[in-house]
Amino acid sequence: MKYCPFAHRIRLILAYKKIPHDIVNINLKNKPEWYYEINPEGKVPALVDADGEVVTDSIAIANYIEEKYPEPRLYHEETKARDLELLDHYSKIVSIFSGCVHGNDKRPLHEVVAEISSLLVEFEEELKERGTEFFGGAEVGMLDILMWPWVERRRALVLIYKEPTNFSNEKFPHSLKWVQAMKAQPFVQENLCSHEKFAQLIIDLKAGNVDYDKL
Ligand SMILES: N[C@@H](CCC(=O)N[C@@H](CS)C(=O)NCC(=O)O)C(=O)O
Repeated sequence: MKYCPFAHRIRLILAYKKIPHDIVNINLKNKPEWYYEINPEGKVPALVDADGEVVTDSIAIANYIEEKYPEPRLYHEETKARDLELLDHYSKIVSIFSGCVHGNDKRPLHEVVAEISSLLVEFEEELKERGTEFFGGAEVGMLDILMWPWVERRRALVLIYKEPTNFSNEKFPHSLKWVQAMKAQPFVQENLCSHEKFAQLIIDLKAGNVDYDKL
């Protein structure tokens, strides 16, 4: 699905590694029967490799691609264990974001943003400690890519809540530089997701108004 952040992760990895592929978007409100044969859970993304191997769940797909198509490498031996730990911590931010956009989290936006900010401190400190532009070092790594789709969609919160976020930019100098460096990457540019269109999709979803064929 064009605006799914989990699918976005995989599009970014395939683009970074320049792996030829086809993308098939499906209607998530009326899933085709054939999709359940690929992923009985019905969630996107799913990867069907050239030899027919099927992998589901974005992190499992990312790890599969890294193993099967190693170059250019996205994990580095020295940092892989810490990256996986950070990725696990990041999943908390992903779930807060999801609770917010889908309206399950009833707190005011500034409270949610305060919680997300406190969880982001660890990432800010990690970048400072690594002293590199990316978590991956001088080049983008797996953690950079797996985090990115939610960073790109962050501004959708303001449009969905119709309130400012009150995010304290000055507390996150390394992260802000990281955002700029990520934005400048050609493979990121080629796969941009408009936060306005993402927000509109969420608003339309809530109103039961989404035409997936027109996305
Ligand atoms: N843990 C999964 C989550 C994937 C996910 O939640 N995808 C959503 C779209 S963004 C989906 O398929 N929703 C449809 C459904 O749950 O039926 C992953 O990392 O791939």
